[in-house]
Amino acid sequence: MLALLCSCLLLAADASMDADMVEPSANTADQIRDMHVKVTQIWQELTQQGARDSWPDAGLHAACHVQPSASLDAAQPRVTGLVLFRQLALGAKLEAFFDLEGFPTEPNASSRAIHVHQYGDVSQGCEATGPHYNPLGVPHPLHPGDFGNFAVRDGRLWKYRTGLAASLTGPHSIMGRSVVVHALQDDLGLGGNQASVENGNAGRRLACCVVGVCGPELWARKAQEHVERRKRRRESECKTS
Ligand SMILES: [Cu+2]
Ligand SMILES: [Zn+2]
Repeated sequence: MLALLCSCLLLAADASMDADMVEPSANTADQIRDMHVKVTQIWQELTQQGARDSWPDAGLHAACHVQPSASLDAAQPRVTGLVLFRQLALGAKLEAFFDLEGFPTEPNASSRAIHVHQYGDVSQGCEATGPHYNPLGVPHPLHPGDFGNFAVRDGRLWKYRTGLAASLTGPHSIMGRSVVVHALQDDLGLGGNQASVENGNAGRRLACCVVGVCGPELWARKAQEHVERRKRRRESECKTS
């Protein structure tokens, strides 16, 4: 059906070109644009139906095994860990676990930025991942992978987040792209300079990983750990109060 529509679109454009002999008129350009919108809609409906039919019952899962950037100098902390994603249904908001260690153990809790970057290339260190993944050409912090700031305590970052705008499927999927952990806090576009609306002035890229499809097991294990951590924290709070 799509091929048929595309052929119609090309024929319509061709016929109009012949009539005008030189360039398509503004009217033809509008018609082509409308046709393009319609074809895209049909294409999306067809692919979404396919995605809905094959959607796993436990949701779609992805893992990102965080490794220190190969281009770090010796003075920088070696951050490692795991970022997991789960999307329960097509169009549903993304959930994520962030479990990272190796940050400096500072006396005061610090905050670090984490984003999705454009390329899943970590071969030259995290610099090869390019800028923030920005499929809609909008300013930071409106990119789908602008996950914001994460508190680090005792050198560890542990967080469950839900309601994330990124998706594991569709034309703006983050699958195969990278997650980058930064040395500084994200200024969330309020820094008053160009870098602020591009990357939040989040500083050096300490560590990164490539987002890849995985089964539901890692998520189940992390969710169990999360329940246990919260229980332990509640118990220690009860003891101290
Ligand atoms: Cu970043
Ligand atoms: Zn961003």
